[in-house]
Amino acid sequence: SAFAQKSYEPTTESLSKHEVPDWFSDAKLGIFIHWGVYSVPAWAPLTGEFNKVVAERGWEYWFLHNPYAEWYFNSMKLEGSDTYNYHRATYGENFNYDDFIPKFNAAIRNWNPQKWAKLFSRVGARYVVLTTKHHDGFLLWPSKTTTQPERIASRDIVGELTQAVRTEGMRMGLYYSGGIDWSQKDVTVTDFNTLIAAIIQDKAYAEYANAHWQELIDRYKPSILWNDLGYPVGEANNIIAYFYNHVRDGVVNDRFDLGGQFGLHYDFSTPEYSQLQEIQTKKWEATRGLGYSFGYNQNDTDLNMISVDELVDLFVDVVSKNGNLLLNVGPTADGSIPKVQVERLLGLGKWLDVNGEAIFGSRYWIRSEDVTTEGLRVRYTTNRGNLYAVLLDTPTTERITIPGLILSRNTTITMLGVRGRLKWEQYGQNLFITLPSSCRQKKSPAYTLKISNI
Ligand code: FUL
Repeated sequence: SAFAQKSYEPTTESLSKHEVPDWFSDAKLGIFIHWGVYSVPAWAPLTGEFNKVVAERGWEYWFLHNPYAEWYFNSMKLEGSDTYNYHRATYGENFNYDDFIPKFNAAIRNWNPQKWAKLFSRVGARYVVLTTKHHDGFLLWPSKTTTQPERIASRDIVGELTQAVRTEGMRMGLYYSGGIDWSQKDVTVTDFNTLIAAIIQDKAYAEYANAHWQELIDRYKPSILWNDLGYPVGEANNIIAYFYNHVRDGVVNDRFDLGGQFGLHYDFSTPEYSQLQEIQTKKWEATRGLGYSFGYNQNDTDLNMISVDELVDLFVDVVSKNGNLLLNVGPTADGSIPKVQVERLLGLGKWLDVNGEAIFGSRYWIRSEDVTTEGLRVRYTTNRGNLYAVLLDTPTTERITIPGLILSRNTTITMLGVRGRLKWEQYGQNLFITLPSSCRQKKSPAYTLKISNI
């Protein structure tokens, strides 16, 4: 079994024996939370989606017009940047980033972690990942090992949320910015080179970060270590081995490494604002915000945020290719979750109420996708011996044709949420399915065909 090994050594060889536990493959949906001092100014320009912007305009443009509100500390220092101008106009040039700390600590007084956990569980999420420390170095738990008590939250946010999340039957994961910590090394990031240079490599910092990870593991026994943007070279294996030896069914992301250049072990990769095009046999997890940012951005509107329809398409596509979706929520400083975000979460949850059996606990099929003869996009999953074909587009005809899907005599087809069996016929390689008329009105973002006894 996956946990047979008694103890892990801090070597890639030993760690590589770790297998991804079923709970993580079954879970499919996690909620990512970016919450911290940057949630006070909560401001970034609406530049666009990470991967597209970098591909089209390059890294320098990205950092100058950084739409990630959690990067406020870096962006406000870049002369000529949108955030630089905004900060001066709004707070004045003598207002420092640290001046936001007391505002954050005052704002969180009435925060209700149970309310968050209940919402996420209602959406159908199986796990939650919280930023315990982002690049600004501010800590969301009362660390005993830190050297800067002034950069600490006034409540044990990590502990309180962990407890609330577990009470709702979900798993808890912890994000930690291991490579970049501007409170320990204040490097202004302007391009790809300065990004890499911002990753701290000295021994003192390695001890600082190691102590944090160890403390987080000891105190909260997280199910996921979600490290970000690298780690002091040569240190990660110790953390991962320590973690596996304390949390038997824990999983680790791929960001202790930097794009795989150190060949470190990981359980799953983490593409950001991008979708992998093929089935990956190695587990992966797509991540993105509901808008262009992870931290709350007060500029977000319906127009720049993903729609429920797009969100369902994205999620089903990811699952059909062996991915999970870690969908980010950016609460305001006082811990409320903005209405435009809640709407999208509940829209996804409503779809999952009907279609969840095609998603949770499923595995990828021999192929992830097809297009019907009528041009409808289809995504496949399998679960308990059934094949699920999710129609991402709304049918416009009574019958649809899936080329190359061959059924047996005993096969039955139903549509999730609709009573009765659907009529189907096989002509050679072509499968014809007669759909219920209700699905031609766009009542649902996607319709699921359940194909049994294939
Ligand atoms: C990135 C960070 O720089 C972003 O701020 C965000 O946390 C994202 C999930 O990872 O590397």
